[in-house]
Amino acid sequence: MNALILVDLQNDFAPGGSLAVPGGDEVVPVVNRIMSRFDHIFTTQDWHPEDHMSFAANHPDKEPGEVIRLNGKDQILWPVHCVQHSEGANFIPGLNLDPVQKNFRKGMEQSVDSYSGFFDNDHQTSSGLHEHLQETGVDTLYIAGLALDVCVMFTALDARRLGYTTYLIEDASRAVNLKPGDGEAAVSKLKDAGVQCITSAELMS
Ligand code: VGL
Ligand code: ZN
Repeated sequence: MNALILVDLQNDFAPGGSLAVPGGDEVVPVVNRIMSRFDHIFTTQDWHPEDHMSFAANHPDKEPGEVIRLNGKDQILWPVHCVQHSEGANFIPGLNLDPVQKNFRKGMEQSVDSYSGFFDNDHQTSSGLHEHLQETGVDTLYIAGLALDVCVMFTALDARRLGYTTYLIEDASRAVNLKPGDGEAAVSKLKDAGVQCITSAELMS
């Protein structure tokens, strides 16, 4: 059994959003087109409280892009994004949510960030996605969404660690490229971890 995992297809990661991924909205029609190919479809949703520690605005004199120590780990500071119940946290308009069976929210804990759709960055708390996939009998994952070099990458790396056969749908993902080359670096890291790259055209053929 396979599943499509759609990572953080939310307004704040689309052009005009507070943490805009270039071309982020372009993946929506690609995703809509391929949905019929999968046994199951799940979404993840970045869902932060207003006082989340990953927001630069919640630290005096800090700017987005700066790195701080948080619970003994490096934490990049981001613009305020995907605040619970805000417009920026909503799914990008036009995304077909009808075939989505379940949504998994992450990043709710004030002092811990959560890039992967499976676990928070401390690998302490599960989102429930793995448990749900196990109950559903899913062994193969197709992963797509935003941002390729952040949440898509960490989701796919965890998927491999958990033993899933894992594909990255390249043209249904976009990188934020905070540093130039981050997107390409993410793809080679994923390949090294055993993630296979595939295009939407290959999936449809
Ligand atoms: C993301 C940065 C902070 C993402 C989420 O969805 O890629 N990036 N929070
Ligand atoms: Zn976030």
